[in-house]
Amino acid sequence: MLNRTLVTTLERFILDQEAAFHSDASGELTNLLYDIALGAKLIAAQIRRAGLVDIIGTAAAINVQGEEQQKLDVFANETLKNALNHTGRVCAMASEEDEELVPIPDGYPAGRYAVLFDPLDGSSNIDVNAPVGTIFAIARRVSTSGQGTLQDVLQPGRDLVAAGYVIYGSSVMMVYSAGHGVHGFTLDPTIGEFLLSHASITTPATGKYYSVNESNFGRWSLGVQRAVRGFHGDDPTRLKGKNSRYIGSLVADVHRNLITGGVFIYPGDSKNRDGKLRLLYECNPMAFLAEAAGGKATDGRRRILDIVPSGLHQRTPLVIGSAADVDYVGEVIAETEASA
Ligand code: P6P
Repeated sequence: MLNRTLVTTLERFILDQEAAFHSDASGELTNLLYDIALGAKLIAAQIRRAGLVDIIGTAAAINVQGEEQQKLDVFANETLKNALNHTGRVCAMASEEDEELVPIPDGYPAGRYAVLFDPLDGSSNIDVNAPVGTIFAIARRVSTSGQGTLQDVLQPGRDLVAAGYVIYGSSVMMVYSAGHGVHGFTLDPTIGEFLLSHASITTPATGKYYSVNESNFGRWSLGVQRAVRGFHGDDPTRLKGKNSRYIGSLVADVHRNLITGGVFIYPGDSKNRDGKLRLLYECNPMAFLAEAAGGKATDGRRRILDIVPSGLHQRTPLVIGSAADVDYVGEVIAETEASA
């Protein structure tokens, strides 16, 4: 039986971390992470009911990606914005579901942080009860006064102060890093609190899984095809073949490989040069976490966190997970290009 006097809540853990690592902290980052956790709890409650009430199925709206917005997408987006926009901790937001920068409403103060998020990633999986997730990144504002600007959100991932995700799966987990390790918290629905369940997550140097949508194989570069064949076991002198695991939900695929080890790849191809995933609110936060857990994240050539963004919704190829496996992909791509 769990001794509830020994549990560590998300708030307690973040406060301890701030005390240990951010002596000058005002506690604002703590409160901001807690605001996100509150939004996640509200989203989790709605997702749990998704099969019971009329929120499955597409809303009338179409989002900036030209995708039918599932009703839960709309709910998740509005819930996160409302959890953050009045607190005085945030100067601006960027969301996958909003074409433009999301300002702080008139009458509310603009704060020290910019928050970027994909409110409900993998939402096409909702109707089949597969895991979905919320992905977030937190940057310190760089504009000097008034409303936040694009400058506050178009920062390279290496300058983020924190990042994380919430996975709505068999249990609801929030995984975050503020630059000092990666830590996971599982929602205890009986008390409505996120409790520390995975302290200091580290990713093994190499893993047993590779995750990629192989139906795109014919459109990949020769280098990417060679690297994936290596994961099939065709390159035994350099690495052991791996098992394929692909859920088609970024948060679920990255979460598994973060904990067990492995590599996730969403490459560019002949149809979409930069792939499908978004830099600011999908790849950057996941790369921040991967590196904090001892892994790596590249676009196949360069570190994701070094990419200087130019647009809110720009895409990038992504290779992320165990360091040796990410390195292998980069090496094979470089060798193939050099011999072309
Ligand atoms: P594909 C979900 O729609 C998503 O944005 C990510 O969560 C996921 O990794 C990817 O797309 C899956 O894309 O082309 O393999 O279906």
